[in-house]
Amino acid sequence: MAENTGISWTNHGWNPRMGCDKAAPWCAGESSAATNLGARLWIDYQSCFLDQVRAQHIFDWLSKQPMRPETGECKKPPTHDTIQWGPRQAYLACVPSEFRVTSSGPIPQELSKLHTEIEQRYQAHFNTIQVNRHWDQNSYVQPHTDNMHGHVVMLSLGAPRRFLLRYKHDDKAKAKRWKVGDIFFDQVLPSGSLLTIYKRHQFDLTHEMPTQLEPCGVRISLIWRYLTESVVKGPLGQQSLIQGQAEYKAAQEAWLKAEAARIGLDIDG
Ligand SMILES: O=C(O)CCC(=O)C(=O)O
Repeated sequence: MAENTGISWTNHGWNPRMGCDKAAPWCAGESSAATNLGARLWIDYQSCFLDQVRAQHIFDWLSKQPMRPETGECKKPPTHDTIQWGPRQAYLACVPSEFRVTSSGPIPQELSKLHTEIEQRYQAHFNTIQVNRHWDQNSYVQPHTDNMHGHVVMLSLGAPRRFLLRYKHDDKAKAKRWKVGDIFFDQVLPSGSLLTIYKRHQFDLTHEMPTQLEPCGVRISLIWRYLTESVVKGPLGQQSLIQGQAEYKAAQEAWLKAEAARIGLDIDG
């Protein structure tokens, strides 16, 4: 799959010989997405958002937090454990109660610097950080789209893992450059990398982490979202999103106003 991936913008496909514990050779500078303006309108990918010392420090701290096995699915057993600070989104009704996670309280002090960096990068407010600890090569994330309003921001730490984004709809333009299921993004995410799907394209892409054959160690992902009360309560789907629109808008405006005041900008004048 290495040379001719049919991927819209990436230069390389995944090289299975890399395994997932080896250092990522491309984690040496700017993101490959930076070379493609089209992709930059949909996602933000920074292969080296955090340096390795800081990435390891956060990984070590998170590894000591009390996580619980979780699954978003109805029949399959968990392959990761989770902790979530800030509100936790609704589960499918059939997910067994022992594999559901509730909020562990507000975003902890230890992550507040990182949290502020993320908010300032996107000029957006996030009220929750979900942390998934993927145990090994058998851990996976099924292709899905999140049910929420804003950007989805994901920081990867630890073992590099392959992560894919696929088109959820055929290209509506005359050119028909892609069809549903085609790969939009296919990279092995190094420790310290940041991958964000912008809010206006949330529902145009699915995201997934496949299992892999080669053994590998633990990958921890941190995911920032803004979750409205209606998305937290459920049901999943369009209805909760419509209900939460006003709350989402008000929260973002309040955050921007506070941010403007912080830097001494008069946005009401
Ligand atoms: O943990 C990950 O890598 C991704 C998790 C995810 O896609 C989700 O929670 O929606």
